[in-house]
Amino acid sequence: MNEIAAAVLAGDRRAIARACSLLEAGRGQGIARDLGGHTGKALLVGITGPPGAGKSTFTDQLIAVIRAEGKRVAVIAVDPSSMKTGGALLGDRIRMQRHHQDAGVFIRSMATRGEMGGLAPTTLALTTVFDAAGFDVVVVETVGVGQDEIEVARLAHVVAVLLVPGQGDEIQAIKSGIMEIADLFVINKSDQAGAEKLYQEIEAEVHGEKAILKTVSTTGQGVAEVWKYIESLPRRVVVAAAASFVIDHLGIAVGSIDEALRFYQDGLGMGAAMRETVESEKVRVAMLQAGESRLELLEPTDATSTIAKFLEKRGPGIHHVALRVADLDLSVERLRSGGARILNEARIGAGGHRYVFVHPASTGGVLLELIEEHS
Ligand SMILES: Nc1nc2c(ncn2[C@@H]2O[C@H](COP(=O)(O)OP(=O)(O)OP(=O)(O)O)[C@@H](O)[C@H]2O)c(=O)[nH]1
Ligand SMILES: [Mg+2]
Repeated sequence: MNEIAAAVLAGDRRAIARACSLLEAGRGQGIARDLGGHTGKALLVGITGPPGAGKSTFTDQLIAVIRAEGKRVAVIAVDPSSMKTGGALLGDRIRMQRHHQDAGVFIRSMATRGEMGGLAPTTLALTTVFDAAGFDVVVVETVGVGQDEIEVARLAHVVAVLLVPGQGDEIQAIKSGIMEIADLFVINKSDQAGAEKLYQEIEAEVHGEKAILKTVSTTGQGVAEVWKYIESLPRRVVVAAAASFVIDHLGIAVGSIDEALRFYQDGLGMGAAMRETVESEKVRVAMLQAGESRLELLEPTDATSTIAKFLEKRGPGIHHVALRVADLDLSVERLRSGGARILNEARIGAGGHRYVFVHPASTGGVLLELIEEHS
């Protein structure tokens, strides 16, 4: 393993900073690869809103609330520096300065220089570093302008949109896309005039479907309630998780593995197959490596096995598609709440991986196996 990645996993702060710098410079591929298998635990929270809404002040209070629970928190303050002066960049850090001595807090500023697609890939890479380093929560603060506010939704489990009263154009902002990405609205600076009017304006748009909470970040009022609500929300799927939906294998039902191997090995020239018999499924299996993915040939050992019944009913052919997921329980929970038919409780199968099957009626017609990435 990469030396820096190993030190990141051990929680070494200098290694974390170094890993962030390398990733920002586009020279951290090795680190990203080594940390990839150690992520998925941290709660990723996106905080967005117009310039000066109080995002950094709010985040500073949020850090205090999270720390009071004993959890470790990292903050990535994203600065589209085409928009911001050096002074504002400094402002983010100053607002959270009181936490700088706390070993359970790590604050990192990141400039995107307004590049196309600048926010998502690099910020995502940085969240990976903090996630792997064992931080329980990673907060991404980004100014809600243009594309960035939409992109933050792709890398955060929960997105809070901060608005302030008395600016006149808040509702304009809501209409231009924030609506869909917000999981909750925070009316910050609610000590100022117009907070109730803004509440009514947002409510007229969301019709009770999204929470609207009020805060005064300078005093911390209401921030604990926002945190409580954030923690209670289901996590949306982030880009990191989306990247893990690779095809682990295709399961092919065959009458005879030996005969099929004559085609795939002798004819086509694929490598040696891993063979095993799964007694519980009454099936013989031959696994052929195909790049990062595999072909799984399935031959029944008994007329009562599901593969035998499949052959009888449908003939030889693709029996199932297996996708790798980062967090099987989370995927199952999401699918169940959406009404999908999960065919079994998660169990451990060949190779020691946890898996479930999803009924073809829910998946567009194919039996789908979900396999946990690293169990
Ligand atoms: N009255 C009042 N002022 C606040 C509140 N929250 C933040 N502020 C002030 O608003 C100003 C901007 O706060 P920041 O936290 O820097 O805002 P920001 O959204 O991070 O700003 P950018 O990162 O530059 O977009 C500061 O002077 C804060 O003290 C609040 O709840 N009430
Ligand atoms: Mg800020």
